[in-house]
Amino acid sequence: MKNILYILIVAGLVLTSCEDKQGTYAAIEAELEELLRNDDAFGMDGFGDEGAVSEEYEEGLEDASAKLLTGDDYPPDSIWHYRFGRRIESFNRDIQYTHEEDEVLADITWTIEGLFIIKVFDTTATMIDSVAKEFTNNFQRKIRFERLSTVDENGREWRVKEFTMGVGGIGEKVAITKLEYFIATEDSTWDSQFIMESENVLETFISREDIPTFPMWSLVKVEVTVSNEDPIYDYRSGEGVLMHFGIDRRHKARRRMFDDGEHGGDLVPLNNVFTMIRLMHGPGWGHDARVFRAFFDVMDYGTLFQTQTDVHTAFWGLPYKCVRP
Ligand SMILES: [Ca+2]
Ligand SMILES: [Ca+2]
Repeated sequence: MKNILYILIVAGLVLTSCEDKQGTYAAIEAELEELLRNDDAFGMDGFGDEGAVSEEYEEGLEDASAKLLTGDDYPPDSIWHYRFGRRIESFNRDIQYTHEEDEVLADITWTIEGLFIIKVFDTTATMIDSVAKEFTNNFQRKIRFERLSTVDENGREWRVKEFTMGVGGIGEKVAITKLEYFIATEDSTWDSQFIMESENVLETFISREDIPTFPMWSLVKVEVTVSNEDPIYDYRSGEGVLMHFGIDRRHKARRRMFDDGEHGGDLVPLNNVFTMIRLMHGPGWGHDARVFRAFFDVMDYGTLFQTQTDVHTAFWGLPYKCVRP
């Protein structure tokens, strides 16, 4: 009887210490989630387009009510004009934590459901068709937090130490294999500033100090390399690439990248390396430096030009920093 009592007491102590640990973990996780909520680098705002918009836009997005599929194809380079975009219906976030003594790894997966909306217009700007394709996709990123040696001025004990690229997509057809940023030098050559390749992309951690950083008004070149083995729709090299950037959906822009060897600083046509040159914007009034979000988005052209083809996209997201010199 005595032995049983001891066993019960010991078991009780073990359980209590487990509960303590669980309680501590829950408190840590609550603090980490608060950190993420207040961090400009990691939100998903700016990912959706609020419906169908022209290929490039800055803001002023219109309502997207969509009709049923017609089953038609609308070939590009003909009389048709397109407006398209994602309307996000729901975001769900799941976080798996791995706790260590002074570090916590958060493996975050967003599940995004929505509609990919395409509107087709003729030369008189009359809408002749519109399509809403349902999609569900995942977007994953890992973030490693570290415990501070002393509590900071906001009463926080943890901070983000490093994180991976955010990676997502719909279907297996297209992928992003490389991202590289360059800055123009004074003698008009391009200096590589940042490079990330797809091999082990979710195991390659970037510290906050190492995100792409650009002085305001600097000339920046971006190159995105994609793969699309067997394009569904035979047009150009089979896919298009867009860059979305900004702070949130009211302050964002979407720009087309080029693989024609002619525009946007692209050197070689149809080699799956898409290029864009931009004059870097400022950090905003009242800021000397600020972090913004960028998403790179590749889609197989069947997504856009065939009403009955599913959505095939892949995207990468990585914050960048703009500094006032
Ligand atoms: Ca291609
Ligand atoms: Ca190219």
